[in-house]
Amino acid sequence: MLTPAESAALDAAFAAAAQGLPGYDPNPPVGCAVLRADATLVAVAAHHGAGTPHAEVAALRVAGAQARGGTAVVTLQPCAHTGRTGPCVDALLEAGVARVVYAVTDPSGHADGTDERLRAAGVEVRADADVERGLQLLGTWGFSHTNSRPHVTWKVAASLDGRVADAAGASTWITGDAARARVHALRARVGALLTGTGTVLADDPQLTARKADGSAHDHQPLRVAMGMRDIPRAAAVVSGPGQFLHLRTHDVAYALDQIWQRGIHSVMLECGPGLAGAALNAGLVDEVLWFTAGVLLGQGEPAALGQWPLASAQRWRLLSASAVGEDALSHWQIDATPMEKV
Ligand code: AOF
Ligand code: ZN
Repeated sequence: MLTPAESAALDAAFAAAAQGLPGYDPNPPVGCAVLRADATLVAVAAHHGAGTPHAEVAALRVAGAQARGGTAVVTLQPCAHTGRTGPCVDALLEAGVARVVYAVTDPSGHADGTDERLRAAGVEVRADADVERGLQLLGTWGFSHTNSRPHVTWKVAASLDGRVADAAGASTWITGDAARARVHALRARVGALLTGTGTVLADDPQLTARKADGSAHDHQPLRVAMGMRDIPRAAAVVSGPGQFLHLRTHDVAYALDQIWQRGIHSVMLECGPGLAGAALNAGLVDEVLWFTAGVLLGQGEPAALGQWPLASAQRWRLLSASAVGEDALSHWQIDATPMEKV
């Protein structure tokens, strides 16, 4: 059980964490609050990205001597490893806190041994105080460490009748300016964009994250093209801000593993129907962002190649649907629970 002061401190830590990271970061969002021995809240801080102090260190700095005999309340299990910064468990022991409360265990292994070290030093540990909220905050970072692969978002821009290109292969532009701007903002929040060599050769996309004025977003996702065919050095995807990677494979799982090995935890799939079908068949699509434009194309390319009979086809769960400019955006997530028939 948490005391009322600890519950309030945990809420404050979650609120701070949600504001902590500006966009894509290799580290997870984390918040920490410190209670003095008399249960007064004396510090709240968040982690602001790789290379900057972890939330605990930042909060303990604010708390100073008031942390001694107090409680550190964290949204994530404090780390025990030396990465870009030192172990938080050392900082907590040095500060002399009497109790540590954290919402969820770190699935990355970076906090292995933390609880044991704290307890051995006489510090009380309340582990997994709010696993659901903790995991939700960790988002794709938590998903990727739990599944040992990046989280995959499949982005589609299609006509009302589900075509992603007309019968002649033309696909630019099906959706409007607002949808395009939204896609660029999404690109700035993922670790990598994945496409096929076929799309690179046919459409020559840049696959960068750009603002309305054409300038680049601060964070550029790794641009990845998978497939056997050579990519000309003059292809737009090769140059530009950020990095480009060509993976000579047709195996989606292998490609995702290569991306994961580079420390990337989220991927947006922006590809043709062949790669989309392969990713779906391999069970490697976790969510779909489907932009629909108010246009009918009749004959044309479907979003994904495959055959999924209605009786056994995978059902997706609708999370939200909204207007984006003159287009519609629906957000779907995979769910093992069958959809209710109406
Ligand atoms: C914490 N508090 O605020 C964060 C943690 O390489 P580093 O030093 O930046 O460490 C990154 C890892 O530390 C990250 O993978 C995750 O396991 C943990 N993040 N841990 O105790 C924090 N951001
Ligand atoms: Zn840490």
